[in-house]
Amino acid sequence: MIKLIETIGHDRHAPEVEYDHDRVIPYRETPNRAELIRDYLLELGLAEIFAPQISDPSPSLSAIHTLPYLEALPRLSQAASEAGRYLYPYIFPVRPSMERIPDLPFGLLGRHSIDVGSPVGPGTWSAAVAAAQAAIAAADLLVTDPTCLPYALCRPPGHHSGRDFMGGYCYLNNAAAAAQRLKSRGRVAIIDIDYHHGNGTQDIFWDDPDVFFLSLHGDPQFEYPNYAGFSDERGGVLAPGTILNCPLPRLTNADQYLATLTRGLEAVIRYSPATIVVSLGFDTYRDDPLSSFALDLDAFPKIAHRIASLHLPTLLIQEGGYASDVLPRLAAAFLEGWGI
Ligand code: SP5
Ligand code: ZN
Repeated sequence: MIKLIETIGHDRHAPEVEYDHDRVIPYRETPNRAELIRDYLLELGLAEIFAPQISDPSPSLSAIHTLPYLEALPRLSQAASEAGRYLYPYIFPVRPSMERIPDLPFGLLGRHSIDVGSPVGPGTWSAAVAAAQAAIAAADLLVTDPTCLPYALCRPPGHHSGRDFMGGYCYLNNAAAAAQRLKSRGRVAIIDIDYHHGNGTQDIFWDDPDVFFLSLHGDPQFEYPNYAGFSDERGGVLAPGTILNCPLPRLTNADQYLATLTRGLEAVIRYSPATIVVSLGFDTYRDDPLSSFALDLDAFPKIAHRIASLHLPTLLIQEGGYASDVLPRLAAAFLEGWGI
């Protein structure tokens, strides 16, 4: 039985639309994603709800995000509240010719966004903080009981959010907040199996020798986030070799995926972390609206089993996954493969 940690009040963040080039389509990162997963795992008896003590997330957040960014987000939610609608960035300053920090919320929003995929509404800041708190609570729980596999149902997700930017449905980096908390126990490895490269997590720990980052994802040559996730990105001068990016082609199947994962996990073992944070996205599933992979349901227990075979204290952080009708079964399949 795993400990499920919900994001309190995540449904206060619920944009209605996103942009797909010339089309305005329903926002894919919906509140029911978390609810469907929770309900099904409880129904199967695979999980029980753990309601943590609310702790101050500021120390973890200020270690992974910049102060200007942490000040901008609540200000933007306030501006959205006054405007009575979600704010979408549309002015993106290009450095170095646009270095002034704008005072207007719209300008500020573009300064801290990599794309138009993370609109800010009245409840976005509080939901993002609550998601980070769920991740931090998962870390604290893991410290208390290293065998318990906490699963933080974070919403909004986090892995595209870097030190001073939002993007790709993400505002605060939940996995990074958990990893930051776990650093007191020793080296941490983050294993990112969301379909998209965890560019925000990579940005945060680029120069940190105490965190290893392994990511398997759709090749940025053709897939979001395009600007990061290439295999030659291996970490900064202070932490060379602590990032391992495994870009994969369209139609990647379970055999290819698992072979790559096994090689990646060998690097994790060589790093000898004390704890593991899994950035768990289910958008690798073949019928996910954002996926180009060919992974079927059967792949997910196998993926979980390989990671479980590290036999290290591990926690799970929810990232993407947008095939809502299958999401609960993907989550259950993953936990069953873990041996829950
Ligand atoms: C957390 C997470 O999974 N975020 C993903 C954000 C991806 N946003 C960019 C999507 C661009 C999709 N363009 C292809 C449309 C397919 N119909
Ligand atoms: Zn994703």
